[in-house]
Amino acid sequence: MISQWRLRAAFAARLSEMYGREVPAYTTLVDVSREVNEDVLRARGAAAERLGSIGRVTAERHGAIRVGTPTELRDVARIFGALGMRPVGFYDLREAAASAVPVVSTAFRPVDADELARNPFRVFTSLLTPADPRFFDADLRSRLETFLAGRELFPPELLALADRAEAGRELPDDEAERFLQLAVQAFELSAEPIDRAWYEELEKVSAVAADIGGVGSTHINHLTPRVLDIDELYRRMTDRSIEMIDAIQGPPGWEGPDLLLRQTSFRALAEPRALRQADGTVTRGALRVRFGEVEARGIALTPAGRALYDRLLTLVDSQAVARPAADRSALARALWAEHVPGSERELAPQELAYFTYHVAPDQARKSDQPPATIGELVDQGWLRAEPVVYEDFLPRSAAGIFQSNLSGEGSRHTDQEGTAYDSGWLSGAIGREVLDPFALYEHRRSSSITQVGRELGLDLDGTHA
Ligand code: OOG
Ligand code: NI
Repeated sequence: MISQWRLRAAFAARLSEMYGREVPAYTTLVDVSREVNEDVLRARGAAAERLGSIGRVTAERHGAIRVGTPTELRDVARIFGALGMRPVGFYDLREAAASAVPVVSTAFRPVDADELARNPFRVFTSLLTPADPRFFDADLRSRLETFLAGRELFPPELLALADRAEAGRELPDDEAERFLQLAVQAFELSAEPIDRAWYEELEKVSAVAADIGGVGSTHINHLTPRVLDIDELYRRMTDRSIEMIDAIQGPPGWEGPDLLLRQTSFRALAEPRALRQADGTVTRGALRVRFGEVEARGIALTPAGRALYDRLLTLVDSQAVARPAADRSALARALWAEHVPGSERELAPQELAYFTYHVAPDQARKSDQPPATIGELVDQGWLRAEPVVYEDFLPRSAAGIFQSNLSGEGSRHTDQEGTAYDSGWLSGAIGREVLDPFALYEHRRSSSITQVGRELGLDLDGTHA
C-alpha cells in the first residue's frame, strides 16, 4: 500500500522529472537553487532550517495549472484530493493584474502541520472566467464555453483511481503506479495541433485565455523550487545569462526575518507547438507560455501583519509615482526598516506573525514558578516560539508573475461591470469548501497554546500578553 503523503511526494517528484524534460531551463533553476541552499546551510548552520528542514525545502515545489470550467476544476480537486491536498485561499487576479488576466484562483495544498512537514507540495490553480463581460462578449463567451464543454482533460480511469485514493487515504502499489502515470500524463504539454485562428482570437483578449481555452488539454505551467536566498539565486541565474523578470515580487530583501513570500521567474520560453492553419495544414510554430519560477518562503502574517504589508505595498506604489527615478526596491527597504519590527521577538507580541509554542527543556527556565502569559513564559525560558511558515500565495505577486510573462497586454472593456466572485462562489464551483488560510494558521497557533497549557498545568487564554 502507498500512503497518501507518499503518493503526493511521488507525484511531485515525477512531475518535476517530466517538466525538466519539457523545459530544460527548469533543471538549471533547480540546480542553482540546490547550490544556493547548500551554501546558505553551510554559512548559517541551524538558523538556515528555522523555516523548515533542509529535506523539506529541497523537495519543496509548487506547480501552477489553469483550467476552463467548474467541472474541470472539480476533477482537479478529486486528483489533488487523492494526494491529501485541499483548496485554500481565494485569489482574484482579474483585479490584481493590470493586463487582462481573466481568472480566479485557489491553491491546493496539505493543511496539517505533519503533512506539510512530510511534503508540502501545492498547486496554484486558476479557473477561467468566460462570464466576465469585461473580457468576453456574449458571442465569444458562448463559443468558448462550447469549446470547453467538448474537451476531456482527465480520463475516467484517473478520476476513479483518485476517488479510491481519497476515500482510503492510500492505494495498492499497482493502482498507485497507474494513478501516478495517468496523473503526470494529464499535465504534459500536448502534441495535438492547435487551431491557430481560434488561439489568436482568444490571444487578442488575453494570452492566459488562449493558453487555457485555445487548446484541447491542460498542462503544467511552471514548477517552482524553494530557495533560502532568492537575491543570491537571482544574481547567479543572471550570471548564467538566463533572462529574469525585472524584479523579485513580494517583500523587499532586508535584515529582518523572512516574511510571507518572495518570488521571481525567468521569462517564458518559446516552445515548439503544432499549429493547424485555416486551410487544414499543420505547421510548426512556437508559443511563449511556460516559464520558470523560484520562491523564498517566510513567516505567515496575521490579518494585522498582512494589513501592514498591504499598506506598505501601496506606500511603495505612491512613492514610486512621486519619484520615478528612485529604485523601487530601495524605497521598499526603507519603508520596511521604518515600519516592520525587525525580529521574531518583536513580531510575536505585536501579533503581526504566527508562531507555535513548545515547552522548553527544564534547564532553560529562568524562574521557579511559571508566569501567567505566553510572552513572559517565552521571556523566562519556559516556552520556545517557533515561526509558522507561510504556505500560501500573494495576489499582487501572482498577478506580477502572470503579467511579466504574457506576450501581450490583451484587452478589457472597462465600461462593463465585472462578474463578482468570491471564496463562497468558488467553493460552490468546486463542490468543496475553499479554506481560509488565516483560520488554518490561527488553528495551529491556538492548538499549540492549548497543548503547552496542558503540559505546564496553566490556564492560558491564547493571547500573547
Ligand atoms: C499562476 C501565476 C501565479 C504564483 O506563484 O504566484 C503563481 C500561473 O501562471 O498560472 O504561480
Ligand atoms: Ni507560481
